[in-house]
Amino acid sequence: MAYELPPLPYSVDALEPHIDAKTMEIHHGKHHKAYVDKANAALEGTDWAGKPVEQVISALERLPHEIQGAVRNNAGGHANHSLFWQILAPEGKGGGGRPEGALGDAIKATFGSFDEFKEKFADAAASRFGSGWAWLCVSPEGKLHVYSTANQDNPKMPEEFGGKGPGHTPILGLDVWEHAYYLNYQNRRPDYINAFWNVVNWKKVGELFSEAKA
Ligand code: MN3
Repeated sequence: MAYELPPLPYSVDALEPHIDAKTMEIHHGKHHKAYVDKANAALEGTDWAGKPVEQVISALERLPHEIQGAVRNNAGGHANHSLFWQILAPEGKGGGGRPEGALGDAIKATFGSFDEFKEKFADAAASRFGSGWAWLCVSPEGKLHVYSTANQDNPKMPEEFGGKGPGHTPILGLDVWEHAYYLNYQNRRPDYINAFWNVVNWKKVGELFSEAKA
């Protein structure tokens, strides 16, 4: 079956004032929808049509050469945004605070403290030139890593396609394309990054961490 735009798990205004309703409406309904439609168009008629998007982006080098670029951008965009909506939640209703349990412990063990982790993640997000994503990922060894990727590249993509390889699992991502923040923040990407922490769904990120480690 072709990919479909997943519904938002909250209303378009639920993340205000940190992410405004108009941005969410356009970002989800237009930008993400376009990635879904273009990914479907690129994959149509190939053996890869209907395969789970993570499986497709993990194996880009095995796709027909002429569709690799379109699939990298658009299946990547579909995978990235599908994760993004899941790891956000309204402030005080699942969003904000800090990670607890195994994830909280792993963040402390890896980065020294939650604040040091936030600084490293914010730096990855702020220093990504142009468009891209900042990530907290689990490596095949079960270790946490923070880095950014360009455009719609996903950590699961092969290295020659901008990723780290199929064994890497993103559990937290921040979209730093201008379409994600420009209406509310204009050129102030650091303000958007600061606001992001108020709407991170740490419970969901913790579940993704457990799944990635399993
Ligand atoms: Mn986006």
